[in-house]
This record gives sequence, C-alpha cells and structure tokens, in this order.
Amino acid sequence: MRFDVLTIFPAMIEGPLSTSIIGRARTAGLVTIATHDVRDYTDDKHRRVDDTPFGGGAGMVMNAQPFFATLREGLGLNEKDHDDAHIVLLTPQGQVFSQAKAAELAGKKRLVLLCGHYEGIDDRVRQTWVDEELSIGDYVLTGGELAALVVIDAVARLLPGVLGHEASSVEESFSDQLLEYPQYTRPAEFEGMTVPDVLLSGHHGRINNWRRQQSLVRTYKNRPDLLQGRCLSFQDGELLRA
Ligand code: 6GU
Repeated sequence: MRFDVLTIFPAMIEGPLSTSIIGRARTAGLVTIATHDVRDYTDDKHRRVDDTPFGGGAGMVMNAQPFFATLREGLGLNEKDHDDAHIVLLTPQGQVFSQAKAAELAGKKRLVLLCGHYEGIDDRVRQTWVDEELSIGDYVLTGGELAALVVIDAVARLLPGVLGHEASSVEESFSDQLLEYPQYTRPAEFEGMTVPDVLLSGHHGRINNWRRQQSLVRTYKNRPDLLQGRCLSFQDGELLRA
C-alpha cells in the first residue's frame, strides 16, 4: 500500500515513520510512504503558503494553490479522475477515526493525506479533491500531521506482514469492542507484587474465563459507552457479576 502525505512540516512525519514496526515495514517494501512539502509547490516568490481569511477573523488560512500544484505535479493526480487514490483531509471538522475506519482504509491501494495548519485550508481544496474528512478525536491539535501519523500507523499495522505475528492485529481491543485484559510476564513476583494465580495454573479454560472477565470489568469501568446498547451473552453476564 502507498501513502502520500502533503504537509509544510515533512520532518514531523518522516522521523516517527522511519522507526519501529512501520520503519521495518517500509524497509521490507510492505508499505511505501512519501512526504511532499507543499511549500516546494508554491508559486509565491516568498514561498508563502498562507494568507488572511476573507471576511476577517483571527489566524491565517492555507492557500489552495500549493495543494493543487502538489497533487497535480508532485503526485500526478487529476481532480476529475483519481480513482486509485483515496484523498483524506485531516481536520477537526471530520468524522472521528475508528478501528472500523482503519480496516476500511486498509483496503485502499493508495491513501493521500492532506495536513492543514493555522485556521485550516482554503475550502476549495476540500471541494475539489477530498474524498473524506477525518479527525482523530474531540480536541484541537496545531496541525494535521499528528493525526496523519495516527491514521497511517493504525492502517499500516493491519496490512499483511506488517506485524510479525498475524493473530495479534485481530485479537486486540476493539476487534470485539472490549478492552484488553491485563498482561504479565516474568518474574512471577516483582517488588512484592504477584501475578494472578490462574495465569500460572496452566488451565487454559480458566485462563480464558479470567481474561474475558477482566476485559468485561475494564470495559464496564473505563468505557461503559462501548457496552451501551449491546446485549451480553449469559456467560458474559455471569462473569461481570462474579
Ligand atoms: Cl485531524 N487536525 C487538527 N488540527 N486537530 C485535530 C485533528 C486533526 N483531530 C483531532 N484534533
């Protein structure tokens, strides 16, 4: 899968995505990630990429022209026909990103991520190019770069071969809408704190029941919204009450 990121701060994107699992996936050729500095495509002699808002108000608005030119000249895209590229605008005005959206985007051949700054991007960029607007949550960041990193990481880890262990991407939180159970590793006693006996018992039926119960209790305490309107099985009900 290919990702293209349009930004005025390519260094915010490149460092994190050259590290750890995503860095390894790039080296292995499982994903291609290209950053494009929209400032390189400005037609302004001072390389400006923003201006004051029409109608007045605080802050600056990013110009349409550098985004249009980067999409056309840098990426070779055409606004009338870019079926092989799904263009996403990162903005607090977008729909909230989720695991379901990550899974959907993992099915695309090419994702193009547009990062705004200041008070946003001239709306003609959205009107002309954008297939979908995404936010990563209800808080305000200084720009779309951190949101683009979140989307790339969440999508890339779902691609075949990116996680070493194939099962781990599906077994986790949100695959069945419950939070993960607690994990422990050696030593069995650390600074006087022990590991729950059941995990050392070797009894896989009891271990699975304990884990399911922990997931249910954690979800109930920390994220009751995930259980709203959901019908629990008789066994899950028993585990939650126990
Ligand atoms: Cl996508 N951009 C900005 N600037 N702030 C955000 C966001 C995006 N998602 C949550 N907050």
